[in-house]
Amino acid sequence: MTSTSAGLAVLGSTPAFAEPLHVGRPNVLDPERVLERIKGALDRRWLTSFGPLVKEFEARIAETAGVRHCIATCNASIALQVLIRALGLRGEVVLPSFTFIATAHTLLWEGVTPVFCDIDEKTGNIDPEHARLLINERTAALVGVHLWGNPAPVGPLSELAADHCIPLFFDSAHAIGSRHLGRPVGSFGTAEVFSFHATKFINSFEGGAIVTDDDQLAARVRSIHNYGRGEGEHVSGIGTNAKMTEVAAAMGLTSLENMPALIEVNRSHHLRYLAGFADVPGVRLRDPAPEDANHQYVVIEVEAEQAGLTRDELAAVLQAENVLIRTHFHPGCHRTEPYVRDPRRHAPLPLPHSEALGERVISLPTGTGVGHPDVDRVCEIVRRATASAPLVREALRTE
Ligand code: T4K
Repeated sequence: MTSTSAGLAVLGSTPAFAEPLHVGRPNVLDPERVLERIKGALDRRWLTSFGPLVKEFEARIAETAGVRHCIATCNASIALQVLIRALGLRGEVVLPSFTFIATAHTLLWEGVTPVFCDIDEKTGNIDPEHARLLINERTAALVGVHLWGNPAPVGPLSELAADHCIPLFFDSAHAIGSRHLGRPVGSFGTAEVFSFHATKFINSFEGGAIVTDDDQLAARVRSIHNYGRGEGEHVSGIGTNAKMTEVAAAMGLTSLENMPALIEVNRSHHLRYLAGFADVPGVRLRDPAPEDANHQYVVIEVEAEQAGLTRDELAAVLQAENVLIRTHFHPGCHRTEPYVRDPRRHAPLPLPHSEALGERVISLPTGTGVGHPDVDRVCEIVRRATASAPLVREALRTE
């Protein structure tokens, strides 16, 4: 493959990106406000443990999610673990395999067996009918993931959970700011968990939050995330330290204040990509949810027969041109080493829809680190690569 930072020679004069264009480049808006807030924390000498910035962040997140309680945490993985503990789960939990590995690992870490369910390829979200088949007397809960910010089928999942008298909670790591059935994501199920990792469109460097309307669950979560303590130093149970710092809350608050502008940037990138790929055979931009999506991810699907290149070949072209794409979420969790090694921990294989979708998708750069000229250039690279597919394939082979 004739590939350097100058890119693939076979693509002709399309210049490769001189600097890598990353998926996951953080949105950093209003850094002065972030620094001002951090300066306030330093002046107050109140750096963590329920400082005023964390309290304000929790109030704003609860308001955004439309619920009474928000407990901010140091990341979403720990938030999921705390929630699993607070719900007292044992036995098995049904979840989609087509998700980030943290959704599965946090269950296993807490001694619960993840049972992987297939998805609806159209939405990428859990298929409630398949989930129904996986529920048995050992099933302790059902987990939905609002994949790429697009709400899971909340109605059918709620019915399923109610039919079996088990809690339903959501891994909403991608979905703050999205709405569904006229309500904000965050207000569904027993509880939902947000991530504010740097790569998320609302970020607090690292961070997470558990949101719920259940007063008793909120009290248990709050205690577990603070070493099992209640008010003061009284220890009422086993807990951990999952607290968010004031620095994280400074970033999170500022990021949240800019959410409408961030959604608008993402929406405009989505439309630009849509136009850019309109005439490219075999490359289709996945639709965001019809109702108030946060447009957090831009995902294309590659149909190898029409495009002339497989997803992996097109991904290799983009990498060679310095576009550092991701193939989230391939392979599905059930195909990763720890779960393949122990067959008790997943549903009967295969999960055809998860596997098929996983082999077609590429996440492309979006967010405030990307401009429309960048989007146009990415589209041009893809257009040229598919137009010269045989030559590109040959160039990739002779690397
Ligand atoms: N549930 C779901 C459905 C999730 O997607 C996630 C996390 C979780 C639960 C758990 O949430 P947290 O515990 O993380 O709060 C990333 C993120 O680490 C992870 O948060 C995210 N989902 C997952 C989908 O992707 P990596 O290992 O691919 O990310 P990382 O940190 O290598 O960054 C990716 C790219 O972003 C880098 O190559 C360059 C760019 N980047 C990244 C950072 C951190 C920057 O340009 N600047 C930066 O500061 O997992």
